[in-house]
Amino acid sequence: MDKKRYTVTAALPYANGPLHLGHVAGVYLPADIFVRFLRHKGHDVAFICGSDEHGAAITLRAKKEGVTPQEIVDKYYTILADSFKKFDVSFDIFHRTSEPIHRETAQDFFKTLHNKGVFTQKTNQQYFDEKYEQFLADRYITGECPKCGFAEAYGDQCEKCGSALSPNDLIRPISKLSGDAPVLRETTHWFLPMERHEDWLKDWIQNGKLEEKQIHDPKKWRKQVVGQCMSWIDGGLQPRAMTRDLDWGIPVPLENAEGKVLYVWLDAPIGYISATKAWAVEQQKNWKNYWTGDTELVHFIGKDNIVFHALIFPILLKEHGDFILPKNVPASEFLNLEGDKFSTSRNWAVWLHEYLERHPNKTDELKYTLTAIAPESRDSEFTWNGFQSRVNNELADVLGNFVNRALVLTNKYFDGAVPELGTVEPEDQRVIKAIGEVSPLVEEKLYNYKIREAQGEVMSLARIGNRYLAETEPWKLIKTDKERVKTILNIALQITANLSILLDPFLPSTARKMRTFLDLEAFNWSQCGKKDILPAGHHTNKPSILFEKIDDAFVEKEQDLLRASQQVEESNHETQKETVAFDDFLKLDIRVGEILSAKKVKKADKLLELNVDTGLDQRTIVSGIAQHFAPEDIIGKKVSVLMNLPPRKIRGVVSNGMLLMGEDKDGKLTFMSPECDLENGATIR
Ligand code: B3M
Ligand code: ZN
Repeated sequence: MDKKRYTVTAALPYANGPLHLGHVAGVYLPADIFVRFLRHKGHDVAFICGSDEHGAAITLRAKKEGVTPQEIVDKYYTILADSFKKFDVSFDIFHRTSEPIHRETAQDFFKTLHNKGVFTQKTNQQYFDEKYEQFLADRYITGECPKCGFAEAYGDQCEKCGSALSPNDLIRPISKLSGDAPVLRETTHWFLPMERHEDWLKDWIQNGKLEEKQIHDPKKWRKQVVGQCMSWIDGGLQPRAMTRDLDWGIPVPLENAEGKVLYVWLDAPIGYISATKAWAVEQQKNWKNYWTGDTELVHFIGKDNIVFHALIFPILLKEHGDFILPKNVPASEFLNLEGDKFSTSRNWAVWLHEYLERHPNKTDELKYTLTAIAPESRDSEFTWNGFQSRVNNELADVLGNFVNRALVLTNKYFDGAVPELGTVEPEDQRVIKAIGEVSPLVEEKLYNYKIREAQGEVMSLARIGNRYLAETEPWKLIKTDKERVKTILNIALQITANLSILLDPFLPSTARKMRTFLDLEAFNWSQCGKKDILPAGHHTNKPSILFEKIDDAFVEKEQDLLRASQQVEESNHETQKETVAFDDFLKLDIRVGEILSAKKVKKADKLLELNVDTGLDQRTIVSGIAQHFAPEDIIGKKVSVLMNLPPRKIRGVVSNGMLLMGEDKDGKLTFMSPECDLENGATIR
């Protein structure tokens, strides 16, 4: 059996929020099961993850919470790391892309590519927010998707149709910073000319070949991954900027790159390499062994990350020249929740850390359910009713019931000692045959990333065991044929021993408990399939209940919680500002006014110069409303005026006061006019 080395990565979660069950089911749980299995098979595995701490998503969150990006990543790194630990996800390292070793690794990687001429330097027009004086990275811009018309597509990707986009593709783009329409400004970036790589990518994706060498088995790739890559390649790959104008990220290590950082989707995947380096230092291993040679590199991700892991990162790895390409990219589809999509902004989610707080002793129940419904090849759905039936009808009534009977009866009739195997009847032979058949099936499915089916095969053995006891009824036979009962319970215990090993990758906590019942501390995966794992006379312990049933109250409580915590679509409006003293508010003098005349301000396309009757006087006020109203349309308009601001010279015009305007979530402005015909100079309080 090959003892191949594996590097298994799980998508680095952005350190800008907690994990929900969709992330777990799609990425982290399948990856963990796969790795636990590989370790049981004796492979040398590096299981790599960490928090993704750069990119616009982080800075947007910081702005929303009114803190610094560093505070955001520190807060959520802790929550993420703690959640994975409590959920028993067995990463070898959960690193951070804000670590110095990552910055160094990413900058070296970029310099190598730059020196090889992999990038093309281009000066082009990029969207710029005039109010914030800032170029807009992809996640700072939303607009209509040119492919499917989705109104909230991001600058780099449409989450609805999955298309990889560039900000300039968006129709009617809006800045997420100011809510205004951004303007185009010149800027220089380093582009990855992806179009130059179409031919080899096509051969690599479709046939698993690189320069005529077979380097992976395309039959093992999930169809939707190949399909999505081929549709992008056939649609014509475009050059993609690998740098951004952002003040948060890894500085571009070049002279003429002031204020520019590495694009987060160049930076983050290199995080897998830097995390491996950090881990290898801790373990006194050579990190290069895990990124070169025959090592199998496997990226577990969600489908929205396919383009980055199956196209962009492979190009970068190949062009760099020192690294292997991924052997497989088992991307999952999406998990939905109670009839709707998971949504962070609407808080329509079951957050992993909150589930673990509420149900600290139900990790395996959740693991089992999420694997049983894993969205491996199509979207799937989590419901609390579904969770209840998985736990009650499968875990408790089949696995738990079977294990409990096998051990209770052995303790009751034979004082816990494994009875001798006597005459084997046909019904026994059938079960013994099933024991031998399961593990090769489980292995074949796991090596082919069919995690959900693999768990199903293990559970089918539990079902066979449960039926075996129900049909042979040893609790009745004991009165008349003790020898027969010995054989039945011996076989039942061998099934239990097999299950306690086979379940270890899927339900590690349950498997451990079962091995404690069996007093099977030392075990080896190679024992799977054997009908004599437990020799006659081996002592077993009294069992405890493996799974408490889930009652309706549990389900109702979780459903109520979900509905109660659902928020109206989180507005794009900024969070409430800090509290001010009432006395400070009283200092503001706000009056009703009327616009007497209006005209554009020279060389300022957003400003109007207004002459306003404030009831106390007529004064000039300069207002940023030129893109929202034509001068001729607002003559006679009643307005709210903040009177007692110091005069301010704006584009050569002295402005005396400020109009108060309302702004909707799309940045559209409206006057704050009194409902009734209040006279000019009336106080607003
Ligand atoms: N931070 C997660 C996401 O797109 C992203 C993965 C990076 S893996 C290198 O949801
Ligand atoms: Zn779209």
